[in-house]
Amino acid sequence: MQETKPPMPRLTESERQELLSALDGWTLVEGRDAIHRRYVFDDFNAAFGWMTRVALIAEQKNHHPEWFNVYNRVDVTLSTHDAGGLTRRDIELAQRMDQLAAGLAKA
Ligand code: H2B
Repeated sequence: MQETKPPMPRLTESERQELLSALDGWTLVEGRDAIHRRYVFDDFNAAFGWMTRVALIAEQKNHHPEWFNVYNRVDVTLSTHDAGGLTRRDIELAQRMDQLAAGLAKA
């Protein structure tokens, strides 16, 4: 059964400045409250292996990425749909994605 979580508030201005500047490679998406990062791996095997590990964490957290994969490239957009914008859940998932990509991703 999926866990029920209280509504998550969107990040405040000062939280954005602090938390987003600590994330490497992530940029704000134009026109919506979301962040984006492109990961480039050696090949499809590395990219999809990483996606599989991320998928298990996303399911555990009940927080899911918007992502698009072509061969060795994965474009990820994170936003909290229930909150209509960025929350700490997006920052946490971005950090986990970066940890899992460390030493694997070229960009
Ligand atoms: N993922 C993301 N990125 N944002 C959400 O608000 C969200 C989610 N909500 N995954 C969850 C699932 C919700 O739709 C279910 C019903 O718990």
